[in-house]
Amino acid sequence: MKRTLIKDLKQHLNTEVLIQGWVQELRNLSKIKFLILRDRTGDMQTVAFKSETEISSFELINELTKESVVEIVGIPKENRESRWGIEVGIKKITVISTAAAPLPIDNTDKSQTNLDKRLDHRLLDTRNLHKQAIFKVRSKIVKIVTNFFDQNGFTNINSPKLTKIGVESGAELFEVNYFDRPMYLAQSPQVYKQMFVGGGFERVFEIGPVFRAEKSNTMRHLTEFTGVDFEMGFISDYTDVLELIENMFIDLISTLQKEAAEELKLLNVEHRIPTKIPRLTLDEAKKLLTSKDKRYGSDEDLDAEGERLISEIVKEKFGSEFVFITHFPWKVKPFYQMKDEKNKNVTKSFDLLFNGVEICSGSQREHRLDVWRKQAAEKGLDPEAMPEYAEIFMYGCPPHGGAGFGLDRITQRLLLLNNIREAVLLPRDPVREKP
Ligand code: AMO
Repeated sequence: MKRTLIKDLKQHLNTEVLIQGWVQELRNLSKIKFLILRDRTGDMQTVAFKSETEISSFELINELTKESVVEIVGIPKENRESRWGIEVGIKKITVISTAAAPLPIDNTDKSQTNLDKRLDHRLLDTRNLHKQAIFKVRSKIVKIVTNFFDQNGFTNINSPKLTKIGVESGAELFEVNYFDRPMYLAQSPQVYKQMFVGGGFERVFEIGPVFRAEKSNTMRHLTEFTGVDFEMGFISDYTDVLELIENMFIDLISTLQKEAAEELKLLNVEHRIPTKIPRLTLDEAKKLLTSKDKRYGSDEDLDAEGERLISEIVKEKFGSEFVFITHFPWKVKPFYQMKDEKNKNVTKSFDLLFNGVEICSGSQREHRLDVWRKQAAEKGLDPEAMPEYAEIFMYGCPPHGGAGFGLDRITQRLLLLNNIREAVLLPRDPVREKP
């Protein structure tokens, strides 16, 4: 008999089906036994009656353990009292794989198990359908964003994660012993994405791991995260990049509402489809923040609290969950960003905040070799020590710009999760090395 998925049971009322899955809950009474079975599509009440179920199967249920894998032959019937509207009457049940008892964590909806313990036993944790929904949404985000880039003429590239190049100021490098020579885990695909704009693709994107040796134990920092990076050539201004990002989020939120409707409902999350994302210069944002008693120096970036507060103000003023903050001080941004012609103290840079957290940063890049060299030196870097980077600008390079997102942060803010670790299957932070 072919397997029927739990979500399809309603189409098979009163006919014999085979269902397979994990034992979620058990209730053993003398003449009737309830078993809630779960597969990847949902959960379902199944019932064994002493009078109707094969006697060996009826007795076997007494010995079953939670989270064992079983298969059931039975008949789905209407039952208005069950929360599913139907239930499956068990004829026969077979154990495929027995789960050891007791379970190391409680993975039910009522669980009080703390996040650390849940992460230690993540494979049991993700059997919970709410937890699974987070990763189904995350998976859809990757699909939708990939399609979006594809439809807009971007080529999906894979750049090396073992590298000699580090250009993100502030982000530290992890050193790797590479046949007794030092190499580093990539702290961003920045140089490589620019390289292949110059390599004739004009538009490239990459979704891949990014490593940061930062000892930040916060709700939004990891030492390994998934970056969504893109770069586009022949731009007339950094605003071309902002426009692309705006369209990406309009497409992402509206497509998610269609393709992840069930998961969003399960997680109780609703978003308005964005239209225009408000744009504020950092100076304008700082002025607005004085109304919340937050004050910053002219060369200062916003801190986490400032990001949260400016998002609140924008939500009140413009009804938007997103805001672009533009024109960051040259002092706090990496050397490869293009300086603004009118005010050389700031760069043509931007961050995108989503519900209070920075989920993306980007800029127009400096593509004029002589200026690029000068800016490197100004930040105390030796341009001669980066010949691969310099080569991008030596043989004909169009004006270009791009941005990098944290996939984990997009998922976190989209699903309004407090901690970034909830949005990552197996997070890495300064203390967590396993599983
Ligand atoms: P930046 O260093 O700002 O920019 O990183 C881009 C985005 O990556 C995410 N992110 C992180 N997520 C989790 N844990 C971390 N430790 C972490 N650090 C960063 C954030 C952030 O907005 N090369 C530039 C991008 C560009 O200009 O194209 C860069 O790496 O969502």
